[in-house]
Amino acid sequence: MYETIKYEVKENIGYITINRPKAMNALNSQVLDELQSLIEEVSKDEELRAVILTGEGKAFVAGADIVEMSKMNPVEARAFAIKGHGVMNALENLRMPVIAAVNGFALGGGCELSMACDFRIASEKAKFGQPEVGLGLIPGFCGTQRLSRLVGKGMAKYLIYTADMIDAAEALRIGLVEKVVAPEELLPECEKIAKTIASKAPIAVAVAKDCINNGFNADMKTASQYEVNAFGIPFASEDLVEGTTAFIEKRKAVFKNK
Ligand code: CO8
Repeated sequence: MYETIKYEVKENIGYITINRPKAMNALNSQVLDELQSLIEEVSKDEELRAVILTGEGKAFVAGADIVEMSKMNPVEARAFAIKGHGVMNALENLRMPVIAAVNGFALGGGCELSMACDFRIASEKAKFGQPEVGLGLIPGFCGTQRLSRLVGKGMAKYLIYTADMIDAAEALRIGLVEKVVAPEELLPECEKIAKTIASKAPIAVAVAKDCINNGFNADMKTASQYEVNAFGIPFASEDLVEGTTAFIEKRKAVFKNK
């Protein structure tokens, strides 16, 4: 059904692989359209507890497609940015957590895609960067905003103005990734994390994600009020009864997403 992405589900974990290895998984309009449709499909799957997003071959995603962009006029470029923002926002706002398994180059739009995920686990071989100004353009899939929110304004400016490529160790140091593992450990580690998340109460995880996402850019008073209001939501779920009862009965909770 999809030509540029692979998707499979194993034990309520979704695996998305960007699959254009000959072009380093560069994001062209087709990849973005297919990702948008897939995210819509994923959002409707009530059984899914987590998603792992990675790239086929030696790149995670080496950016937006430079060949396609080289032919765009300003109106088309703006439309392309809108399409990209739509995909990033849809991914960021999926109900379940999305883990970026960064296997290789995560450059430009690829770094931006990884930043729209909930967190990033990197292979020791991963490389990050925002090379856009070296091409005469700027990050256009919300990189100017997400990067500064993740690593701070100064470091984001340094990375964007210099277009420097950094390795996984440096990405870890500046807080762009949460963990670095050996290449062969990347998917097993992400799977282990996804399974841990899957064992928790899905409604609570989703409400926590919603609070973090929606509170992050608000002022503290608004954000804390958002959390106060959201706190009551899981109290309508059977899973809250199960979780608290299991604790009292000293047994493992079994959650049903109800
Ligand atoms: N777009 C299109 N094709 C690409 C891209 C890309 N981003 N990256 C790699 N490719 C292609 C290469 O052209 C090459 O194709 P071919 O085999 O036909 O010559 C193939 O993939 C393999 O690449 P290389 O031979 O270059 O492989 P190397 O291992 O030597 O190098 C690199 C790997 C370092 C990743 C190198 O390919 C590279 O520097 N790629 C470009 C990285 C880059 O500049 N990315 C940023 C792009 S701009 C961007 O992402 C903007 C995002 C916001 C857009 C907003 C829209 C409005």
